Amino acid sequence: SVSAESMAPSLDKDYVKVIIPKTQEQRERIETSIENNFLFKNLDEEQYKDVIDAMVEKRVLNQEAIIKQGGIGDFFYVVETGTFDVYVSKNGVQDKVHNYGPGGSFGELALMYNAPRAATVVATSDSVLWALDRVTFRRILMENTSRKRKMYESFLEEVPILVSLEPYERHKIADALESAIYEDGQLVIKQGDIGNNFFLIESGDARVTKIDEGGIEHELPGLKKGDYFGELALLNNKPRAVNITAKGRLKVATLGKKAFVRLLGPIVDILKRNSDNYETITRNVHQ
Ligand code: 1OR
Repeated sequence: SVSAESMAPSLDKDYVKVIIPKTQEQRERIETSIENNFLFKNLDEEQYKDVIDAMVEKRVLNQEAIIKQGGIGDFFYVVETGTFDVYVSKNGVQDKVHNYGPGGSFGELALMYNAPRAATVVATSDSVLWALDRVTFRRILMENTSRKRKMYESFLEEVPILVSLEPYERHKIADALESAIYEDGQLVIKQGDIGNNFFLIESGDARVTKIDEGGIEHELPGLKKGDYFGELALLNNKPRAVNITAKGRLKVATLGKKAFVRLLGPIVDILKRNSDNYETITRNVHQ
C-alpha cells in the first residue's frame, strides 16, 4: 500500500547499533528512570535492549545549560536524579515555562522535527541524566511518539477543556493517552469504585446514572464526543460518584492517575470549577 509509513526509508539493514558499555548497576538505574515514561512504553524486547545499550550517562552541575535554545539537536535526555528548569526566549524576553524532575525527559522536539532547540534547559541542582543519541531516538522511540501525536492531534485540538493548553502540552498528553473501546451497555465506570483513570470521549455517547441512598438509579445528562469524565475521583480522591455506560459503541482515550496529575496540572482549576456544576445537577435530580 502507499501509506505514509511504507514511504519512510527502510534503513533497517544499514544502521550500526550504538552500544555504550555499562555495568549492571547502570542498567538498573536506567530502567528505574524510564519505568514510568510513556515514550518507552510498547517497545519490544530488542528495542528496549537497544535503547538501554545506546544510552550514555551524563552528570551535570547545578546551573549548567544542558540544552540551549536555537542549538542543534543531538541528544534526547531522561532525568535520573536532579531538577531542571525550561526557558523560552521570545522577542528578547525569557520566560520560565516548565520544569522536570526524576523520570522526566526532554529534548525530543528538535530530534523529531529536525528543528533547532525550542527552549533552554538548565539544571537547578547537580543532576544525573541518561542521553540517547539522535539516530537511536529516531529509529526506536520516534515512531511510537509521532504516531500517537498524529493520531490524537486533531482530536485533542477539539476537546473544549484542553483549548487553553499550549500545543506542546497537548503533545505530551497524546504521548500518554491509551485508547479503549466499550460496546453498547458496557460499564466504563462503576459508582463507588476507586478511580484510577481519566477519560476523554473520542467517539460515541455515554449514559450517566447515579444511584441514590434508596437504591434508585437516576439518569443524568449524557456525554458525547469531546466530553471528559472520571476526573472527580482523581481530583478529590473519592470513590466514583456515578455510573458511566457506553451507549452504542464508545471509543475513549484514557490517562492514568499519575499522568493526569502531571499533565493536567495547568487546567486543574478549570476542572474543579466545572465539577462544582455537578453538585447543582445532582441536587436537582434529588428534588
Ligand atoms: P527540544 O529538542 O526543542 C528543548 O529542546 C526541550 O525543552 C524541548 O525539546 C522539549 O523537550 C522541552 N516548548 C518547547 N519545548 C519545551 C517546552 C515548551 N517545555 C519543555 N520543553 N513549552 C511551550 C512554551 C511556549 C512549555 C510547555 C509546558
